[in-house]
Amino acid sequence: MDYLTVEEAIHAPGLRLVLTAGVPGPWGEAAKAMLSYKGLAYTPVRQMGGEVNEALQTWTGQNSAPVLVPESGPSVSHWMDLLLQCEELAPAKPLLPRDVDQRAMVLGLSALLAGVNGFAWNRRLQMFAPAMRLESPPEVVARMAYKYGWSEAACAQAPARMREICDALDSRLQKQEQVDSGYLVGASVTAVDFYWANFAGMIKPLAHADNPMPSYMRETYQARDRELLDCVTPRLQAHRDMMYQHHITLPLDF
Ligand SMILES: N[C@@H](CCC(=O)N[C@@H](CS)C(=O)NCC(=O)O)C(=O)O
Repeated sequence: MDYLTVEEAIHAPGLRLVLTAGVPGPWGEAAKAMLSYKGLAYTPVRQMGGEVNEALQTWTGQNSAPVLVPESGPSVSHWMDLLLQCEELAPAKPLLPRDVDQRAMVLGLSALLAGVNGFAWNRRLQMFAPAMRLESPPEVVARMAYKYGWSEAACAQAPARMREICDALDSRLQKQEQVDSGYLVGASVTAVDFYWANFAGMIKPLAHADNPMPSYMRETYQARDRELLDCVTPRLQAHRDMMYQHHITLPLDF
């Protein structure tokens, strides 16, 4: 994928999406998949994972990715703001149900996956652990660990939190089987299906042909621990596979 620098992107026309360049960042991949599903074209902009990203900070008021920057109006970097902005931009292919109860369910489950202390957040804390236990953790990891609240105590709670969330998603899918739906909420695809499909890769990444991620990253993402692997239940794995088969283009391009 070709990226503009932040400096180049500031004056570029159209929708811009800031992404961690060269890696399939889970929040970024979820955003890309939802934008593509909606048929929204964007110009990719480079963020460097764990770096200071000073120009990005000045431009958008924060230095993580993804950030969606519309042609006019403020940028959005929180997962829910980004989703709501996509809904505004392309309402014809909704990722949030019209029904309020179902919409609340999609947003709530998405928060459990993408939000602070959610599934991906906790998995990321685990990923920082080996480097953070070194006498001198590398600066890029230390910077992210600080930013995302790493501590031994938070890390120790991660497996139970992840398990609880995966169990809730698995029982959703089980209920959905009774109404003949393969989606987590309702009868058609929603944002939470995209989040799960993308975040499942933080435990079981897709094969190299579909996800040619750098090998150091694959090493970090691929879980070895049985407890963690069991989070991706057979139902959750089948759901992820269905999403890539029907709604997300492969191979991933980053
Ligand atoms: N801001 C997003 C979360 C985005 C996020 O956590 N981004 C991470 C993905 S691992 C990131 O950019 N990490 C690299 C960095 O912070 O430099 C939200 O609140 O939904």
